[in-house]
Amino acid sequence: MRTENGRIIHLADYRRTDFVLERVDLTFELDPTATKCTSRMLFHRRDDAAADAPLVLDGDELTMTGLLFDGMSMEPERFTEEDDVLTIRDLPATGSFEITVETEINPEANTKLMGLYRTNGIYCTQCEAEGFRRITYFYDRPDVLCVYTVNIIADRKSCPLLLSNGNFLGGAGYGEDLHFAAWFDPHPKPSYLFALVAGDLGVVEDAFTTMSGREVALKIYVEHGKEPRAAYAMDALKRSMKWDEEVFGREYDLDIFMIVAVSDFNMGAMENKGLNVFNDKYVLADPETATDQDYANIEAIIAHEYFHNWTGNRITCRDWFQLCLKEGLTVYRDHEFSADQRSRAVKRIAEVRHLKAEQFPEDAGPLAHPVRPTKYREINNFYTTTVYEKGSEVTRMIATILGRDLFKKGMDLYFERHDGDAATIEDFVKCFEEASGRDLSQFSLWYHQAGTPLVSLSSSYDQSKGRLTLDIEQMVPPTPGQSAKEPMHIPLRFGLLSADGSEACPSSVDGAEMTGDVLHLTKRRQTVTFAGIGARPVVTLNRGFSAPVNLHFEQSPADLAHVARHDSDLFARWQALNDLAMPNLVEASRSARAGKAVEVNPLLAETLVMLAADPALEPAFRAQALALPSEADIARELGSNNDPDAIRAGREAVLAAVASAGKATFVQLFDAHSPSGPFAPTAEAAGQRALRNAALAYLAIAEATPARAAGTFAEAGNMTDLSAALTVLAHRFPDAAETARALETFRSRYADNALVIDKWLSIQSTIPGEAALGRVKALLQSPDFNRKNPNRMRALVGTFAFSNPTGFNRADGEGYRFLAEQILEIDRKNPQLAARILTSMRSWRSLEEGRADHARNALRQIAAADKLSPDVSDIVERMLKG
Ligand code: B3K
Ligand code: ZN
Repeated sequence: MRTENGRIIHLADYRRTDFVLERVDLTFELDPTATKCTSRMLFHRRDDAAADAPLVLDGDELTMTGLLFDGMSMEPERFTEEDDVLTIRDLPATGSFEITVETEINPEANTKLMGLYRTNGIYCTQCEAEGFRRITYFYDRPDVLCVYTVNIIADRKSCPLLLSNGNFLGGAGYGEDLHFAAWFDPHPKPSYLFALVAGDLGVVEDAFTTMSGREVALKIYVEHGKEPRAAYAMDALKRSMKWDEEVFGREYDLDIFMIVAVSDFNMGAMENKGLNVFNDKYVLADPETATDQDYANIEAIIAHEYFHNWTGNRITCRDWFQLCLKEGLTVYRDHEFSADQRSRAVKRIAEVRHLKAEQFPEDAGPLAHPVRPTKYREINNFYTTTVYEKGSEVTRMIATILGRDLFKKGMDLYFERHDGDAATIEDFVKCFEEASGRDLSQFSLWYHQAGTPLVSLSSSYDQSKGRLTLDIEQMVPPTPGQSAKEPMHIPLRFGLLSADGSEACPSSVDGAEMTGDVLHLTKRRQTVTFAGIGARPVVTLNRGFSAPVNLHFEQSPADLAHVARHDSDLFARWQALNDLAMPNLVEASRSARAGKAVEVNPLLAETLVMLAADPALEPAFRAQALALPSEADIARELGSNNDPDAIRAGREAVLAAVASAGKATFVQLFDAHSPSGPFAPTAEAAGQRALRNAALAYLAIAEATPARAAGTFAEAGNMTDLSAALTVLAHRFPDAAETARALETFRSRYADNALVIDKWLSIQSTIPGEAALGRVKALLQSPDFNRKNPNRMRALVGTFAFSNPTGFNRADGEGYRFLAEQILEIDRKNPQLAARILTSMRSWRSLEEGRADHARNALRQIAAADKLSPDVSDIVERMLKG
């Protein structure tokens, strides 16, 4: 028997289908527990396919109630239904024929949230990657594109709204209680982009006129009463449509674009053609309930899904190995959009912080895989930060290497040549090679080699010759299944700063290609010399984080402070500040572990406070500057034998030193950025709030009393300030009466708003220290906690495991044992969610021995459990092996 668990899919085995699917007509008779789906598919055999090749269709936990060939019931000897595969034999060698599959589905019982399910009385679907096969037998693979007609029949009262992809064809009553609607999508699409939504929802409507003058109806559907909270999402949608026309020349292509917000959803959102389905967390916002971060996320995700219409839908992936073709590129596009809408430098800092916090550990641990993998067991486990965020960085590097104009030329060629195709990464790269005339074969290693490259540099300056020499070495660490690596093409943006902070321009550069300010590293070792440099310059490297690499470059604290103060690139200033802080933090953690006093370089506090107080800098940047590297960042820097308690103790000592050195400045910043005027979710106003709240966090340390945070909590006029104050109270003064009162005020005020209660859960689950586990367990037991909702589970259990280093990594291993129990329980209902939360243990091998032993035992306990889903067993086995 085929065991789903063990089957590995290889890129090398890719083959086209034997039959071409010309069109499909779907009819759904919706019922909460017994929905009937009738799928009529028109096929013909390919010319080059064997005349006796059977038609093999994918299914998953299906109940087939009928199978017809050209409208006649199929003889039982012509088909087999086995192990989720429907095989049909004796089909015509030439000409079209029709296969009809009838299935019965129970949406109410579908707790996996893949295929057709019900959430809060709404029927909805999620088909990417392989959910369509849970609706009917199909060629459920991205390279099979066809046009869809969809008829939906449902109860008129409970489902006044009947939606699917494409354009609305018409609808009418159907008997006494029922009605129907028909939709036609003229754009051929793969099954993963199919969507159906039915139920009773409120709507926000608007319109957009495209660049060629076509009118598009825009509709966002939300639960009744929540319509005002969809206004920001609508605004973000219109800005996204405009931006894609202006920057990428892409126009929308249907008469209508719809977004539906649902409360039970496994991920952020889904780009189904013309009918995006969203986790309501990424649609609903108003000042009282959403933070600035929520607004920024909504803007980015609305844009991301909309941009998929071209990068993903019009041009899709040939197979799931090519996932980064649509995801990496679309993340790059949404990053650029947000950078244009907000502050580019601040956006870049946030992106890099996210990349380093999420993707770098993935690349350095047992789950490491290339941006374009060559094998997988469970595709849902490959929607990773490597495919998305590193995939985006790879696209960004193409833009950096080619420059703006040639990058645009390559993108235009890609859109022109591959519109309507299911394409590959090779197709994509070829467009840039042809547009630029540049050979990108070495560069393509970024798609194929896993692991974060390490670039080590040393510099020497020869005053008499006016020459600076850089000795550069690059190394890509071994990763699971890839022990030896080739040198990569690494584009480093680069600068030389003079003593007064101005840019020193070399008269010539030798030993590496340099285009503009980009130094192209291509060899394992290379020596680069810069001539015509009159005085020793300070080197500034990887400006804008032009390449996603780790850098080893010994620079004195004075040089780093110089870059932090003077670089023309704001990102580089932030990075230099981090590089100045990191040795302090590492040393502090070592001292704390050895029971020694922690010493802090005064230059760090001085530079940090100076930047925070500089009125010439935008407040959002100053807030980022004040955020020292996190405990997880320090753990990554240490690399192995980590003790999260010591890391925290050391970091706390450094924070205390900064807080005390900067106290007067923080008081000024806090006062000067008090809220004034009505709330606006703009980047500028968000920056003011971020700076004030960063000052508040330091003041809680310097003043050692909850009074200021409690006052801020009491006066807060928006969720950003309210939740920031609550976080300071809970994390700094967990046992104070003020904290208990604030937590209770918050809970009772927002008891009927699940998304806000998620914040309340997350704030408590991240309170540092041993007691966190008890709190999390108690919250989990509270009678109104809904275990079935992925947002609730992520907010409480996910946040605890991912974002509470000292609470989760308790020395006694109780955190891991708790997670193992939770994973097993979640897995029975929703494997995708379980597998995702389990990845929080991806860095377990870098823990000190005692904790690592406990972690290994917990993973083994999971691995040994009965009836593990393919999702969880894939993750747990890779984590134990790699
Ligand atoms: N393409 C979807 C993700 C689907 C995840 C399937 N497990 C959302 C996005 O990336 O835009
Ligand atoms: Zn996407």
